[in-house]
Amino acid sequence: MEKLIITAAISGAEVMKENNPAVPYTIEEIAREAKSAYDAGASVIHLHARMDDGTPTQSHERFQPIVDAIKELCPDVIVQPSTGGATGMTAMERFDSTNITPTPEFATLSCGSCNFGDEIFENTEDIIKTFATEMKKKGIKPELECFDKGMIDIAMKMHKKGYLDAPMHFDFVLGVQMSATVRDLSFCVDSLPPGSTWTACAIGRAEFPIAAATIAMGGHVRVGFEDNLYLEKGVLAKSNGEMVAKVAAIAKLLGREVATPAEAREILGLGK
Ligand code: KMH
Ligand code: ZN
Repeated sequence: MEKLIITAAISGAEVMKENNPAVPYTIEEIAREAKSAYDAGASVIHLHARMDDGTPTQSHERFQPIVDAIKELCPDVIVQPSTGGATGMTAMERFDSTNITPTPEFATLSCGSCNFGDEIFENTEDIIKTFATEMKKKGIKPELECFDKGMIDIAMKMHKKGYLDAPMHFDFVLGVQMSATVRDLSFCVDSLPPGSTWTACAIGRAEFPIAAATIAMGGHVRVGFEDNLYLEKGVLAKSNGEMVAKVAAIAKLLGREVATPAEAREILGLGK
């Protein structure tokens, strides 16, 4: 089976230190969390920026020193800026995270609107087309975030219309809108166009069971504070590294090797 790419979603835009004191806000804290994940086997860092007080921001002026600090500690890691940001941000505000130097090789692209708790995470077709067009111009490979099964169909429609190139890489985010079950994950995987690669993540307590299923099914795994704060029932994770290490241990038990950043670039076709 293909080697396993582990993505660490180290910061997110919603969780706060009140939820887990290890959630990083400052440049140093975010870089430290990236390093802990990288040392444990993560080859991709999914990145949201925060101001020092924890407020989420998509400003390239804040992303730049964070990415520089991460690259200083883990030079070959793949940094994947979020273009989802936080609910309530405008689309162009969200996309500012890609205006860093050098241009990111990878970034997220959400493929539809959905409920996010009591708020709406807005991704109209116009927003998707604009982000996809700009990412193509900049040479950024999109990770297609699918919070619901219909978002796979939207991505396929965008591919047909020429906005997205194949092979596409998908990330199934379970437990926000669609359920965090192997049934829904299997439906998503069965719906993919041939040649696609995919990652899955699940919110909350389903994180590790879905990671185990994903490893067995041949997909790639995302874990981290953005998705879940606990290492096990009642035990807060002290770092993203602890969660990545748990995934690497499950992979080892199941006989799946973990990819290095260079191997992850090859699998994802980054820079092509
Ligand atoms: N924070 C969510 C509203 C992404 O990073 O691309 C959106 C999100 C998706 O996290
Ligand atoms: Zn995110």
